[in-house]
Amino acid sequence: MAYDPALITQKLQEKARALGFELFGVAAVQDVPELLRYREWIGAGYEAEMHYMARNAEKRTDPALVVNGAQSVIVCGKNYHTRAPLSTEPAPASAGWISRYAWGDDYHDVLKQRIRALYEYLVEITDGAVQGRYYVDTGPVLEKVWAQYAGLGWIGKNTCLINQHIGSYFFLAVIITDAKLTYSTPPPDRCGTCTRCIDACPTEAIIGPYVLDAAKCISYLTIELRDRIPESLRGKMGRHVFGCDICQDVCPWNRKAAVSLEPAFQPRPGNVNPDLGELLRMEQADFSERFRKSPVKRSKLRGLLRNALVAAGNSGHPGLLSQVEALQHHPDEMIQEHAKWAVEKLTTSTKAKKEDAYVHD
Ligand code: B12
Ligand code: SF4
Ligand code: SF4
Repeated sequence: MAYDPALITQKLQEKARALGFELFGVAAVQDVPELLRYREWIGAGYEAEMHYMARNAEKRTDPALVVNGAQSVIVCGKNYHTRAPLSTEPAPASAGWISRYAWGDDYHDVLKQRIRALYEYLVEITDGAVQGRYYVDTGPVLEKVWAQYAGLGWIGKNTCLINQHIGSYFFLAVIITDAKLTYSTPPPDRCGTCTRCIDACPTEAIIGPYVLDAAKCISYLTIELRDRIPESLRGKMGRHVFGCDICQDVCPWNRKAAVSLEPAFQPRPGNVNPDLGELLRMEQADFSERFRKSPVKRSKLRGLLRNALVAAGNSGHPGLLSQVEALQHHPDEMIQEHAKWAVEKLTTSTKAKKEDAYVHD
């Protein structure tokens, strides 16, 4: 049978839906302005310590360097908007915040199996006439850019990809292939005059519309950064212990977002508003057990303890003081230093509260 790009695309779309992807589209590999913007972003050093982003910038901006003769990028989206509170809603002072995307199982594993199945299906229905590579997050590919051109949504001022119907709480998975397919139309930018995300970001990481300085982003600081968190930013990080959702939680496009019933993404016990005391007491065995196959394992126990100390310092909750004090004697110097900072912060805020109470007596 003659190769029919429209029929292949339609079959792929049906298969993607059957695999549980809510969103599907295809972008033609082409030179688009965002590729230049990426190079400018790297040039300004906004990737911070994520050096791999500069190292493979050539590949990231040219899919043909990843797949010889690349013609298309197939993009699928999977909703993780589980029913539970927002980070912007009130919570007890003793609670931290784990980002919504990390409440359940690791999306890399969940999506990789499905995008692999979609790729294998493409090879099967084309009788092995095409080749390609598939990725979830970790490949040298600008997923949001191709997702936008594949019609899945627009890149918002908070730099997340937003879909008009399901908001921005969805993951992306992509296939770069030399197959010729039929292409989707990118949707318009629907941010309009809104600036809620920029105004709400506590660390001013969104330095202008559509531009994020990763070095200031709480998501980067709590997940990607391996060493000490700059002191100038600690006080602005609130009680975030893994990732940050603020610029999405305030986005009007997430207000009516459909709820995901995917079992793998449902919150594991204790992950929504996690107890800071419990995190501060964690030993390696508890960490490995609790965060097995969870995105949180990325920070390692060391990173999570560091983050929990910053959160405890910002909590103003005197009940955490004894645990924070104990960590001043931790064998790891970085933990010791963050514990000292947290003790100082907690003591000052508790003292200030007491003084305030006398004033109002
Ligand atoms: C590096 C990275 C990060 C970094 C940098 C974030 C970022 N904005 O890029 C950090 C660690 C901070 C991060 C955080 C998060 N991430 Co992340 N991350 C990535 C990764 C690996 C690469 C992204 C990238 O290439 N960034 C490069 C910069 C330059 O891109 P950009 O900021 O979007 O800039 C583009 C546009 O804004 C535009 N542009 C730039 N300047 C200008 C100026 C003007 C005027 C205009 C019009 C446009 C424009 O062009 C730029 C180039 O493409 C992707 C996976 C992948 N391989 O693509 C996941 C990915 C983007 N992350 C994801 C997620 C879920 C998150 C978090 C929500 C996790 C969390 N809750 O903590 C946060 C969101 C923070 C935020 N506001 O973006 C999802 C996003 C899904 C979605 N719906 O958007 C992805 C796609 C992973 C996946 N497979 O699902 N992430
Ligand atoms: S994820 Fe948090 S810190 Fe990062 S840009 Fe959004 S609001 Fe700011
Ligand atoms: S909060 Fe407003 S400006 Fe920011 S991404 Fe959402 S719609 Fe766009």
